[in-house]
Amino acid sequence: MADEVKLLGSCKSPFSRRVEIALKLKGASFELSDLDVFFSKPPELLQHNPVHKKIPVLLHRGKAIAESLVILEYVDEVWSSSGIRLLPEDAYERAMARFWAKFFDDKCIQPLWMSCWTKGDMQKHLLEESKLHLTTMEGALKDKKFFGGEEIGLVDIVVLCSVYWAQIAQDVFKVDVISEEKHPILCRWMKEITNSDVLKDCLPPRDELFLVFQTNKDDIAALMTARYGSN
Ligand SMILES: N[C@@H](CCC(=O)N[C@@H](CS)C(=O)NCC(=O)O)C(=O)O
Repeated sequence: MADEVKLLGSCKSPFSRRVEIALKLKGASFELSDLDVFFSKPPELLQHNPVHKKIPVLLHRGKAIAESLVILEYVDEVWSSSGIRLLPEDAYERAMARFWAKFFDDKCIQPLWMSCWTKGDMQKHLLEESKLHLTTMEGALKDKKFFGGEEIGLVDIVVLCSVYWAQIAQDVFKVDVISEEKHPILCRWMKEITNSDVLKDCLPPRDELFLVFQTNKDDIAALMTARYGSN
């Protein structure tokens, strides 16, 4: 139990991957409990995240922490002396990183993701919304190498996972959500970050995720539309 670290997550989840990346960047060893959470709720998940019933949940020294942004900050604090810092040292810069991570989660994820899985007017509306908010995110990046400046930080990890997943989903559904033309700054950043020495082995192989989406696309689209609205 001393420093036992277990992640209730899934290799198919971008939120879970945020935490995996953070733990890897810190050099922390952990066990991944790969759960299937969409069509059933494993008892382990209900026990440790009774409020949201979602992955990821980090179990550390027998205590559970839920919500990926909360977990990332926890990881940064607990493993403060190892690996890279996820949040900046400067208080203002730290506040800004929290602001952009929250903006991304609150405003960008749903339209970005759902515009891949919907059709018709709803898809048109979501594509507009996604374009607007991702352009705002590009404003936060401007001519910086990473959201974290010269180094990869918390916002980079947060945005990376969702954009990587969405770029694969958009290819499955042949939708133009993120392209060089629409989001040149974000695409430039994606190339930089996915090729960086620090992160290049931290993402799941593209072909594997493509196959998961391709194989399950009707089920996932039905689930998403049932949850977030009809076409
Ligand atoms: N705000 C949460 C979102 C987590 C989330 O949506 N997890 C998904 C997997 S990608 C999940 O557990 N879904 C199960 C469900 O919605 O029933 C976080 O940042 O951790």
